[in-house]
Amino acid sequence: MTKIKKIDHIGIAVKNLDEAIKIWEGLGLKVDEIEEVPREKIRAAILHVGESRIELLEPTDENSAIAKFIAKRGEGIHHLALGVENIEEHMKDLKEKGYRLIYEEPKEGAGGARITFVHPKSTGGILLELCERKE
Ligand code: CMX
Repeated sequence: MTKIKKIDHIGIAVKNLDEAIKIWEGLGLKVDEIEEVPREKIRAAILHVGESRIELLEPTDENSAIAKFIAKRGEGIHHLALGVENIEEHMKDLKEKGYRLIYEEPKEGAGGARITFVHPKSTGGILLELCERKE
């Protein structure tokens, strides 16, 4: 198993990014960047918290994973992302152990990170992202 470096970010599903930003800036955090990720059909606000971040995720399409999550469960924590050193090796290892990966190859996520997800059915109910980024 390759090294897990840190909790890279926590993804939070929100209906309206501007309203969510007001709430989180009111809580004392600051938005560092806003980015659209067309492949994931989201607009993301990134708020750095020490070595980690919070990502506020607003759906840009009703068929996106975030829109479906909000429709079924409401706004709230959507996923937990672990920062890994080598995503391919990590994916291979988890696959051999029987974990269900959602993307068979790493894809590009917010901030140019290379990402995949582990299905909540194989983690005890948490959607887990693996995330490799150049620091
Ligand atoms: N956390 C925990 N459980 C979740 C979940 C989440 N975020 N999303 C769905 N589930 C649950 C569902 O409620 C369902 O549970 P039950 O069967 O008990 O009702 C179960 O997982 C399976 O759901 P499903 O019908 O197989 O699939 P969905 O259509 O709900 O899709 C998922 C779920 C995880 C496969 C899909 O959201 C996905 O592919 N996610 C990866 C991509 C993604 O999340 N992109 C957005 C963020 C992008 C980014 O940050 O860059």
